[in-house]
Amino acid sequence: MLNIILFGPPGAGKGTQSARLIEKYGLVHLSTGDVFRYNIKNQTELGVLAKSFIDKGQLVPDEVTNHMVKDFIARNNNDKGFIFDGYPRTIAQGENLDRVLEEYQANVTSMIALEVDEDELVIRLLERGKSRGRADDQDEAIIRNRFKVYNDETSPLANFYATKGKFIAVKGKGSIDEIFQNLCKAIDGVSQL
Ligand code: B4P
Repeated sequence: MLNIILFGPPGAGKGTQSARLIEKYGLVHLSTGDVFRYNIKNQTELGVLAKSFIDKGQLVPDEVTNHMVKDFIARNNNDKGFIFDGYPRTIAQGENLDRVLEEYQANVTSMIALEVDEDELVIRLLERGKSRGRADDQDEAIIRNRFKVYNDETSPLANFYATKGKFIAVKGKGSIDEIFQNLCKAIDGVSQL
């Protein structure tokens, strides 16, 4: 079983690359951002709550996100594994993921981080704001707040997995194809261990 966390700051390309990786490796895709957006669109109770945080560039509280992920894994448990895209984003979420996977005698194979500098990310996100109309991509102040939250709360996870020997960094700037090839090399390396 392969359980890959695709990691990186907002706009690093996690969603873009996950779509290709699930096809190549036959994994189940869990994007917590997509699940929140689906719930926002359908105006569920979870969606209304998530929107109040996402619109400000803040993280949805851990209890809510962890519960949602536990439920998703229970419904999508499979033999091949998962791509976790945008989850975990805090140490508490990382600990939760370990606990949930343990229930299925599974664990995280690797965290693979897409490294992209902040100026490039702002350009990508503002562009996506224009083309796809995502509210959290349209205001540079909200985008900068997402980077702050990433640096304060999410980036410590790199060390959390590095101390377990499970952290791999991949250059996230370049063409989508080039980055995909580099991610595949990293995944093929860990899947043969
Ligand atoms: P997410 O949906 O996870 O979104 P993201 O981090 O902004 O984007 P991603 O890295 O997937 O970028 P993408 O491929 O789309 O999170 C949104 C919000 O939901 C969070 O801010 C938070 O509030 C909430 N949330 C989600 N998960 C949570 C959790 N676990 N806990 C709490 N809250 C949570 O790429 C971005 C753009 O760049 C695209 O337009 C793409 O076309 C372009 N692009 C991609 N690769 C490129 C390349 N190589 N070159 C040029 N452009 C590229």
